[in-house]
Amino acid sequence: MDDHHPDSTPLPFSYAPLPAGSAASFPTERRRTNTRLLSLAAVSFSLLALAAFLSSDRDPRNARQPDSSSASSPVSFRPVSRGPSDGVSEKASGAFPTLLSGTTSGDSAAAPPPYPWTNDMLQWQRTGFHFQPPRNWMNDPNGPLWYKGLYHLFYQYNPDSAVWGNITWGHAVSRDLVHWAHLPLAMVPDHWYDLRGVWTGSATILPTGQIVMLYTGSTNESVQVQNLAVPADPSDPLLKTWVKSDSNPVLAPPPGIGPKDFRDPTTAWYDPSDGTWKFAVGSKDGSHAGIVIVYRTPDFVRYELVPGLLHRVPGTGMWECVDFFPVAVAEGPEAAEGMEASAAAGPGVRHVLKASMDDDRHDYYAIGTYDAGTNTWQPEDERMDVGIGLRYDWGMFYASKTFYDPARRRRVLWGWIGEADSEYADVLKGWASLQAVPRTVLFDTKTRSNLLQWPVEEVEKLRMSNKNFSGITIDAGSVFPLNITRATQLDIEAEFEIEEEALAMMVKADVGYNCSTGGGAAGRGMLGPFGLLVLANERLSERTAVYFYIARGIDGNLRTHFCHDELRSSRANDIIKRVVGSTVPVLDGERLSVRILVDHSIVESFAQGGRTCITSRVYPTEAIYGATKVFLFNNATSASVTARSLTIWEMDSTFNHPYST
Ligand code: DQQ
Repeated sequence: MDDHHPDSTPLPFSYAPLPAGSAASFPTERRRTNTRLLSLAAVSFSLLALAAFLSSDRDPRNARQPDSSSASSPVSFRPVSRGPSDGVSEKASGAFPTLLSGTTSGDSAAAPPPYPWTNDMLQWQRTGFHFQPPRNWMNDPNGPLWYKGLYHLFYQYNPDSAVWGNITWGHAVSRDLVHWAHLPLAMVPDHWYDLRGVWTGSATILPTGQIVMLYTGSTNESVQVQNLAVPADPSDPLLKTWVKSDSNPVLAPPPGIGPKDFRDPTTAWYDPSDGTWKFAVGSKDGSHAGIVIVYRTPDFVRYELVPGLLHRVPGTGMWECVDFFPVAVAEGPEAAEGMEASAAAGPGVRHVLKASMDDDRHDYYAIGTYDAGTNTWQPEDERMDVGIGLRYDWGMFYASKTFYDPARRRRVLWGWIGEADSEYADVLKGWASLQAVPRTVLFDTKTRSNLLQWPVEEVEKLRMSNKNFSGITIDAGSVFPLNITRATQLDIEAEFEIEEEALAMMVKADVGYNCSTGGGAAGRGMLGPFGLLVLANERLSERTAVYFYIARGIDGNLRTHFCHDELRSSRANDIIKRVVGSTVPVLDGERLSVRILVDHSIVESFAQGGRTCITSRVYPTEAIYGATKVFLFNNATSASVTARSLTIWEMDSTFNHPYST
């Protein structure tokens, strides 16, 4: 279905060229429901903005070099590959500055110049309503659960610095998944079996209420083993202290599995047919196929490998952070609720298998059928198998994990959002990584081909004042400013309608289009791109575009692409900037709809109710603080687009703090 794009290909470190503008494509602008004054202002702004849009590559400041103070004081900084040597995926973004003044050797010669980040810029990047620890490095979400009225989030954490390493479990609690209190570290590497890291794991809550936490330890010899921990005091709703089992490690890599290819146990599910708990562990085999191994245990004391493999996909490499859970697929009220991990399989139930691909660092899922008897899971559509088909998110989103929330009968997804800047900048700012806003996950009973992901409803409690811009029509080739006072923390909901005649007129196939090769927001087609520019400055030299692009396939059907263009998100060049996205199913009679959460250095978008999602980390240098703006844009050549509804809320901060009684 999708815009597959090899994210491993070299990424541009410079702004992409914009197409030449012509007078004929200059915008006109009208707002049908608003005042004439607004229209006049819009026209004049639009002319100016489009001129800026088209000419910003000629801005001499785009050629800015590091200021003389940084260039003349060489700093010996070389990027370090973190992860693979220890037996996990790469943890650095791949972006790095050249601070080796005078050197011409190796990587640094090809690297972009360092951007002279200021404290103001770096401080602005910290988010207002996303989960992040007070400082230092964070990666995967671990063992999320709800217990005695509190949501718990554990996470991979380096308590000592802003880069991956010395991995412990950070811990925080919340009553609403939005406001968090930070607790002391839950687990640290203090036994031979987890000395090189207390790695990723999952919680299982037994019918008795007892919590068991299975996690991977990287041993003193960097062998990956599975360990067990339980709360020291189950009566403590904060679950502050954890006790590691005397029997650890409970599992070592089985025969045929590499010592560094055995990690990230899932939540266990109960199988009444043999009275055991089963859980999965991700791995790869000798021919580079991703595989899922299943174990069973009657009591979390005795463990047995279940013969065969739950699933295997050739060519996909090591599968990290496998997640496996049931979803209700029958039409009706059940489909609006999440399912508990042990829910019985049946005609109205399918199982989602998700894995994080070590090779390309994306989270892929597929919907299929689980047969506990044969210990197998089969995707509904083999062409869309795990690792080759659907992704949770087409931007940056990795090592995710769901949990069942019994309080609200929903399944909630957490995902690690890494950095796209350099480690050097992370160390300067003192922290690295975010968690995506938690998302509810449901089967899409309309398309029957995908999941729906949507920010948990508690996020809406953070909405403050809103402005309604419904009814704005933007003609082909125009940009429209939206007057928002503080545009750094936003929740935006929009529905677009494209001119009917333009849709009918588009008879030529436009099959070659995909987000990553389509020229981004500046690449013009008959029916797109159009959408919003967020984290933009007044003259649009910095902006992150969230947009739709409609193309006609050779079968005559229209395909809608949903993309993020990060290429002009920042003037800084020591950042990975891409155009990312995929197609999104749009059913007859549906308007194009998008929800966008903007929170300083993160933009999370959900198209068509969450059928396709994209997350970007962006680092503006000018479009920050009071200079941040939002625009509507329509860069199509032949169609006007109307925002049938468009509401923008300013979002409150969550002011997360250390826990105190
Ligand atoms: N992160 C953990 C591993 C996991 C990886 C180590 C995925 O358990 O495979 O920090 O990001």
